[in-house]
Amino acid sequence: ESGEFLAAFQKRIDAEEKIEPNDPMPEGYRKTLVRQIGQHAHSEIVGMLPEGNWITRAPTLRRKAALLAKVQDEGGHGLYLYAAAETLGVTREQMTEELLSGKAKYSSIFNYPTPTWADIGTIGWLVDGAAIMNQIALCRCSYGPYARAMIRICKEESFHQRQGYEIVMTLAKGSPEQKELAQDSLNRWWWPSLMMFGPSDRDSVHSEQSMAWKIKRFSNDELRDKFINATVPQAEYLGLKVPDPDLKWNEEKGGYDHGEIDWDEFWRVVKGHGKMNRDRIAARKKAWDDGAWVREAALAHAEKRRNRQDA
Ligand code: FAQ
Repeated sequence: ESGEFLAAFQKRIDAEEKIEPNDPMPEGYRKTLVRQIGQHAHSEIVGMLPEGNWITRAPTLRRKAALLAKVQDEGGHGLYLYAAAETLGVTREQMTEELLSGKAKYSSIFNYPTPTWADIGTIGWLVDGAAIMNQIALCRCSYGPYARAMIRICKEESFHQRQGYEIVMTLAKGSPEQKELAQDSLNRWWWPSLMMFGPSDRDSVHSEQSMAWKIKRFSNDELRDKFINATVPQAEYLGLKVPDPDLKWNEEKGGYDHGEIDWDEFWRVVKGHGKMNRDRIAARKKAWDDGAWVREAALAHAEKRRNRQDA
């Protein structure tokens, strides 16, 4: 790639032009997007599992209908995202193989278990809340198909966040046992939710280039701080305690200071050693294997139609 080509491309980015599938682009730009969009798609699909766990046990019909709809939305988000990645010349099969072999990552957050009903509320509140904070910025991503997919996804995530917050609110205002369930769930999900934003800026290998290409609009730490500032008052409103003894309002910067994140835990989970990593991949592998006959039948049908047309 010539310096001239790279400079012309950067000029388009700097002018806030959207890059579209057939436009010339540097190989690194294409690769970064395939990696990020693919991992994002995998996160949506793997993210169906912790909540899917509660569909049959939701406490009321209303809760069950909302949860079912939410999990279905996540399947839809995965599909838009796989389709956006496919515009960059990678296939769904390739991406799935990379997920199952462990080459492609998915969000660390989905490797934590959901032992109580309160976890369904907390996931909506914190995990969807964090997802929105990250994805609102991605609506302005320089790659057109990804940015456009994000607009619809964010609208749906905002419903997800509200249904989660409402579950936690019901528990937090309920009996002492219910409040305890909500607090215990917040205790377990707070730190993993902060880890969703990725490593600290000093350890984020991709941030600098991704920000120059306007794939990312904010750094990992910037988005994490925005999330903390938005979420702490919500916990206060619920009468729940954020499990960080070092959390303190900093008047000067107009935001919270927070305690140190356990980065050893983060990397352990990212590298496949979280509580649920093996179960999650085993579930996805089973779904892929069980669906093989559908893919084969669809191909055979397409082949038959082609032969009929040729005849
Ligand atoms: N988990 O250099 P950076 C959802 C990896 S929301 C696992 O900072 P980058 C909705 C990273 O890939 C969740 N791995 O990387 C939902 C890289 O490894 P690589 C999904 C992580 O890309 C809600 C390495 O560490 N959202 O699903 C994590 O510039 C409820 C170095 O990191 C997205 O994917 C992590 N937390 O920034 C569904 C958003 N963090 O690829 C169901 C789009 C970092 O070199 C229920 N993605 N890594 O092998 C992004 O915005 C970015 O990719 C970041 C990471 C910010 C996640």
